[in-house]
Amino acid sequence: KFLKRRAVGVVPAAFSGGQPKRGVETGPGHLIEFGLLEQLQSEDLGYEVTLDESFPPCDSLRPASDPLVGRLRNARWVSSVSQRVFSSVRDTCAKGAFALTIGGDHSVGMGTVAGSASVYGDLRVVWVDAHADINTPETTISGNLHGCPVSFLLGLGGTTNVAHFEWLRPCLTPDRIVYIGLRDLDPGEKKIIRSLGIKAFSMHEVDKWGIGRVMEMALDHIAPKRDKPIHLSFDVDALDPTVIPATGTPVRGGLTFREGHYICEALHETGLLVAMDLMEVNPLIGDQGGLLQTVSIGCGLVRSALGETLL
Ligand code: NNH
Ligand code: MN
Ligand code: MN
Ligand code: MN
Repeated sequence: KFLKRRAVGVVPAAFSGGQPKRGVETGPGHLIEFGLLEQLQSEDLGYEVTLDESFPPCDSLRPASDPLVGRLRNARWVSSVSQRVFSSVRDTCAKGAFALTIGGDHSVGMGTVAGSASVYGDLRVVWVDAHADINTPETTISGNLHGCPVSFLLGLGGTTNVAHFEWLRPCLTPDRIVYIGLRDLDPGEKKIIRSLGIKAFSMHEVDKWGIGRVMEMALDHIAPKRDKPIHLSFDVDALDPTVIPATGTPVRGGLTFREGHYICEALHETGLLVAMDLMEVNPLIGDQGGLLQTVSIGCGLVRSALGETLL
């Protein structure tokens, strides 16, 4: 309904500065090496695929000095990389193509969603994650910005005045985002979600209702008439660590292989999906078998969101 062309613009967000573990910046390279782009071009899917090859390697945008901003670590670095992601996603959306960002840590989610929202003013967001990523500069315990992108998108708790983030303006409201898969929230995050009344389907709700009903309820909340553009921000740690071992902050009790794919399939079926992020693939966590499994399933999730079906 919104995409003008059967085309995908891919941003390889090779970045790790939103969290302390190295390796996640090589996630995009591994997904591409595994054949993600060819899979989207294949006979079955048939997309025209464009890789943003001008995306700079992680370290080239790293500032010489990046002192703490309050509790926030690498604020200058996260800001400049996120702004770069923002431009690329915005340009892809403006061309009427599907914007696919592969990561890389989830801090750049502030750039991906801001980018699609700048083209689709009425954007809705489905945030699939074990974590809510809604810490503010005041509530964050770790100081890691991959735990904060949603609060920046909503303009919560002083995020509009954080040094280096002047380019980023709030582009989302609490009624336009829905969470799926949550199970590891910081105390301040629980308070924010409750007080703003943000719709969240934690693993408890997935267990209670099943993923089919959860997707219906999620869509009824963000797009009751099924007429709004949707951005899917998928943190692979939403899936259980037995399914996705190669990620920096695994949390037990996660989504199954099929639940993860079902989310992507159900969103594709709406015809409303305009962008997707597949984030937090960290090839340095765990063994070679776990890496291959993670990368292969990661590619499968993207293919499902872009229309691959089982039959
Ligand atoms: N909530 C924690 C923090 O803010 C963990 C965030 N980790 C993630 N988010 N992987 O998706 O540091
Ligand atoms: Mn390799
Ligand atoms: Mn997470
Ligand atoms: Mn995340």
